[in-house]
Amino acid sequence: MSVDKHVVFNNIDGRGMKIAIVVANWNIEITESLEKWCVRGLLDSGVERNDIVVEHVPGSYEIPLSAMQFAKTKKYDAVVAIGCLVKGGTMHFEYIAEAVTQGIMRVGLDTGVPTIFGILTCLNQEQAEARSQDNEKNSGYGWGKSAVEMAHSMGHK
Ligand code: DLZ
Repeated sequence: MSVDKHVVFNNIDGRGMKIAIVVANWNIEITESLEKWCVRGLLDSGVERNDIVVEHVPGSYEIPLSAMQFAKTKKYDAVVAIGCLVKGGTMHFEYIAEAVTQGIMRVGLDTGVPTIFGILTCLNQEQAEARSQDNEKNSGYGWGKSAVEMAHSMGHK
């Protein structure tokens, strides 16, 4: 079992699991780091590199559709949705955050495939950078571990 300040991860064996990661290209310097550490979390859990598929989409708004496409194939034990929304001067942030949140939840509930909510919703750049540092505190690392844990709890053998 590994513990950080906020969450406890059980040491689940991810060997044989297939995982899809959908990554938004908006705020790419943040999302690429989240992707890197998500992959690391999966590898540390025993998932094999060849069993991880990564797809990039333009922005977070596009994530649910791509995640749904992966989930519907039933070839993946979990899908991880990675994006970074940074609040600007208009209402874009609120609308996209709401749509993406609902969309990702729908993917999981409609397909039964665990879909991990890896969307940072930050008030500023500093918040985004703090969550995408180049170490195990990177939020992506926990999303990878969460994907394995959920795949296991959904009955992956
Ligand atoms: C348009 C937009 C804005 C303003 N901000 C972000 C953001 O902070 N993070 C993100 O992932 N995407 C953003 N987008 C792009 C939308 O998600 C989407 O790609 C476009 O509206 C096209 O559908």
